[in-house]
Amino acid sequence: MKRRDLIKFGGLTLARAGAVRFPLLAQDGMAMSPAAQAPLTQADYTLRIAPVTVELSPDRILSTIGYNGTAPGPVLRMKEGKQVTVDVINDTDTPELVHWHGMLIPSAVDGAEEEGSPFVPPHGRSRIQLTPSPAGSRWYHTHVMAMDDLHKSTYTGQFGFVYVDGGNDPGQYDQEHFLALRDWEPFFTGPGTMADEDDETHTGPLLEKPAVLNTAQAGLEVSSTTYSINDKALGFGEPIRVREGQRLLLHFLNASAIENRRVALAGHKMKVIALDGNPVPTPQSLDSIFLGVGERIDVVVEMNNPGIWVLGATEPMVRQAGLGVIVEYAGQHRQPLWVDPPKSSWDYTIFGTVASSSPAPEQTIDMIFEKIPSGMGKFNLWLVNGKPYPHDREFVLQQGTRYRLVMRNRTDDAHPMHMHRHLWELAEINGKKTAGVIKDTVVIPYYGRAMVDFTATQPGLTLFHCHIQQHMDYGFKALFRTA
Ligand SMILES: [Cu+2]
Repeated sequence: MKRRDLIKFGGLTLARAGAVRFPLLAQDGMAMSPAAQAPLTQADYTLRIAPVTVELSPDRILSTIGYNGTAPGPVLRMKEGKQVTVDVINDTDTPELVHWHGMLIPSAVDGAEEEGSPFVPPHGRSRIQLTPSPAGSRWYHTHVMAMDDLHKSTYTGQFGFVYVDGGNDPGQYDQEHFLALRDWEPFFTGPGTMADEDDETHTGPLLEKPAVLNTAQAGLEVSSTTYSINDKALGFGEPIRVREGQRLLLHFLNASAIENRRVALAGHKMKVIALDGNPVPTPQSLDSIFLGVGERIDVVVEMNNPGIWVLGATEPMVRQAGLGVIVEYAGQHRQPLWVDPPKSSWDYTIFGTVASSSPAPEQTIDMIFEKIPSGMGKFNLWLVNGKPYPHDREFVLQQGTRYRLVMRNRTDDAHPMHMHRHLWELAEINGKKTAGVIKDTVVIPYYGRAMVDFTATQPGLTLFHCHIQQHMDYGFKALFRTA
């Protein structure tokens, strides 16, 4: 039997057997009635969650969980505003969730337990319908808790790009590539031992540094020494083959569960045209770019420097351990060349504009982040406004009201903060004002402060969390409820 047939028959069998236990979802956010549960029609997309092997290189083959037999999963292309049906089939022994990161969709299909999205049961299936929006580079990934299990959730290969086509091509280009930055086979380490790029975020005064620091010994952190772009270690996949004069459109995603990351393409500048899939008011040509966990950056590169070059992590240890890909001009024969880009700190405001075209916020919400060091061999606890998740009650929003979220990071780590089902407009970071930079994930510099504005447009529950898996699992999240 061919694989396609297996998927088809498996689906029908499970749908009949599981009519009551495995609720399916019909229109955006609505559960189907039991009678309507057997999916008689073919879904537009099928995602099968199952064990996969990833061959980073011939001597580094690892086992994880992925989508449709690969990790990352397939690039899903969708049209903005055109409703799609997705069947999610879970061939694993544990409940799963598929989250659609960066999309403005109802909580029932968003894929977050905290928001009430139903799990895809072990060896069960779910059908969801969603209307992709907004256009741009989005991604899908598991959203279950991992806690102390480094073989679960975003530590696995359950991630992939969704590209939502809005009809506007992001500039003319000759080639388009989707590049997910990854680390594999994570392990626990003591504090302060992991390669950490938090200093990259240090672009201003330490506005939120407490007068008295908690000097208790920190607990376990998660690290890795195995890296790739997509499913190949540097030097082992197909190179990106180019010709002089071509323009490349590169979609970057930091799909790590644990680390923020800086990358560069030796010999070239990258022109940043979109952050988190949203076009920026002021594109900038840069020697390197920085992506917090969960963030996306779209760049255009003019291929104007013939040679064979390395595109990879700026940290030598990370690059040499696999995070990179070779970019090869036609007719060139030499060893791939890496050149360190000039040191710089990351500043979102250079992509912004002076005046926002959005209305001014009507209300301000303060969020204070703190870390309780746990000591050797234990897990640090993360607090939002003095408490780990769950809070006694949700943060209540009024539909249609525009809010300013002030995020005060009183910890010594940079945190990629993500809000589901909404878009943020960056207003200020470390005291620097900006406008027009639209994001769903923002890295709050260590001891730093960021302000973002958003309009409460999505009824129901909305999850807000740090995208570093361990931080989220140990308290670093909160729920908003829009009345
Ligand atoms: Cu964090």
